[in-house]
Amino acid sequence: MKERPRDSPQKIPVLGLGTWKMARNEVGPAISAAIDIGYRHFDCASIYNNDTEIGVALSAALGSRKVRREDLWVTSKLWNNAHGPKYVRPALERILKNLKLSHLDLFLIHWPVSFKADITFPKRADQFIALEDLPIIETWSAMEKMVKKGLCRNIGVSNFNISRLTELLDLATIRPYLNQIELHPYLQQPQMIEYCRQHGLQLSAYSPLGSGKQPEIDGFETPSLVHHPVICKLALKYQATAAQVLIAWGLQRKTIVIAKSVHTKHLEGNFKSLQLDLDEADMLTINQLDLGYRFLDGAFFTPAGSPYKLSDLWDD
Ligand code: 1BO
Repeated sequence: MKERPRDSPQKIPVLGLGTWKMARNEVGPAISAAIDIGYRHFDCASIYNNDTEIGVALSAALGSRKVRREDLWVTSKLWNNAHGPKYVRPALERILKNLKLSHLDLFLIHWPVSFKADITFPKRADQFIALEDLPIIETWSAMEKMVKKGLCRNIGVSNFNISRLTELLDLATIRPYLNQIELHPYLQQPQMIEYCRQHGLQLSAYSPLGSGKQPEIDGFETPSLVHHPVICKLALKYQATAAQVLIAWGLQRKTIVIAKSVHTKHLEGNFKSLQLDLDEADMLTINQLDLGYRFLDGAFFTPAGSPYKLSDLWDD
């Protein structure tokens, strides 16, 4: 039986499983294990190139009645080569076919960056389309139609800065459900948090654990977040893992947190962050770690001659 859009949960579960960089042979088992553990929110994207395998795992869980469609929240994202009225619906239909779903709970514009339709990742400046030539509102209006058609329940954006959000809020008929951005103690984005609070927008945090990469700031290598002495000390205090402390910090800031792991032990551990309550003083201690450091700065969108500049992508 086909699931109906109205069967989706009304509210996004605050902790989601991220699937970026999950290999095609590991994503299915990770989704199945996550469902057994209790995860109900899955964050996907067409560019992650693993949604067929996600679809098989979701459909097995739904078919065996382990979960009902209305208990799941599935997000996916429109890739940069499918902006514009002509491409949005076919791109969404392809995502739904791969995921074996009849609707998404949330469909995001992945980046405020456009490519020509036949380009997956540009190597040259002429493979981009400037936003002046294809304004975001044209893509957004096409996404609004997808809500009306019942192909997605909510629409939103990712990697939008404050001025892009402001432009969109001015023109949109349907308000963005959320903005998904990089957020962790090294990149706390207080102005964005405040802007979204004032405008009633939700934020979801990708890379909540930072990255295995150790940021180098002014020639000094800083520890990866899960090895940061402050985080490790708090982990010890709460008898938790560093990952649990980082996730709990994100949840207590009232952001939705998208954490990724393919290992059952880590999936279980991360899920237990929902029960961890950091006290106010420890939240403030973590707030001191901000470096304004981005692991994913979008520099790959800014080769020489590209219409995109890092200074247009981010507020900082
Ligand atoms: C290509 C970057 C994707 C992160 O969601």
